[in-house]
Amino acid sequence: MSTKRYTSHDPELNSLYTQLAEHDLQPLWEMQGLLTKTPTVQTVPHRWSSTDLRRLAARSGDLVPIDRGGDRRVLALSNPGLAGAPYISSTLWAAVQFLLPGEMAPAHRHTPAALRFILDGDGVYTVLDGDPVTMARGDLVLTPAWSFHEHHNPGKKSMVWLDVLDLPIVAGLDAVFFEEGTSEKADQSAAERSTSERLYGQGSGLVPVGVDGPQPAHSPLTVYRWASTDQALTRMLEQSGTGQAHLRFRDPTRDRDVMPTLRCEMRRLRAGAKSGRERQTGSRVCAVLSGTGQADIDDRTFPLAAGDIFVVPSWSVHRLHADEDLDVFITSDAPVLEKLSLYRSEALDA
Ligand code: 1HN
Repeated sequence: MSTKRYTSHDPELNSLYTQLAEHDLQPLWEMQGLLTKTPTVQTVPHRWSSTDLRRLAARSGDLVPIDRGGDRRVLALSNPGLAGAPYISSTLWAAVQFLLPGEMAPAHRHTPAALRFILDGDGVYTVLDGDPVTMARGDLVLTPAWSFHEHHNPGKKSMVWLDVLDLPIVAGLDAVFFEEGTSEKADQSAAERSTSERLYGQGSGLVPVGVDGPQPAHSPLTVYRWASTDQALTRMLEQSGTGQAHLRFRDPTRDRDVMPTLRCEMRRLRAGAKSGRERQTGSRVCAVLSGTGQADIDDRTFPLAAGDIFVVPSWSVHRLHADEDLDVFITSDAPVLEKLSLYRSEALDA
């Protein structure tokens, strides 16, 4: 018997509760907090500073090699509200990964989907199901569920980036599978544009005809380059006149998010701009690409600088302020909530 035993001052009821526990049963009438008016959220608002992340990632590089068994030199951002779980929120994994010059993180695949957002640097390339993709500042690189991936640093500088995975969702569904792969030996860093980009990264509304094969469950474009994102934000900002631009990364071939479980967006706020207060169901991982400002999340206020990573828990009221021009990458589990008809959002200043 390991279930909870309820107690009562009424001897007969108390005896029933003993028997219930012995039979792994619990009385609903004694339980509280199962159905709450609004979500009860364990994830708390939190920010990890770039300075700490970089210093501790580099120190891990000094002390910890990458070997089979470890595979990745990764520091998980562990939400202080989640009792020590290595998760940034109840549904998302976020981490910084550090790769030294000459190092390689070997090939594997898993059912949790991943993405990388590069906050600084370049020189590393990742191989996605055989397709080498270079990674540089501001790029968004997808690792869809069950695709083989490995990371190589053939250059002379170490590199650090943000990894986000839907691991807690997949683990909660008891659907985690993992497999090792065979890594590429030759240096493929010279492949300037991946096959995926050549086919699907031509720009707005241009997709190839006659490329057959099964439709993947994710965007066939696996990298969104900073040059395009930056240009889109610049033009949207010129057009908007509000000092704010907000875009979503989408599958160029179909009306859907980049992957079945993860939504990716980018916001730009001009110096002095302040976004409206809003809240949504589902949690968000945000990373500051450049600028300074502030994030207000419920009753907390976090100063923001380039490289900082913060988490917005489900249904918390949040807003951004820019002191200097601010670029923020945002990823969330919104596609999952939408598919399950659980997505709600509110604009509080409207
Ligand atoms: C993983 O495969 C990577 O491939 C990074 O870079 C972080 C965290 C948990 C599980 C698998 C990677 C990961 C991960």
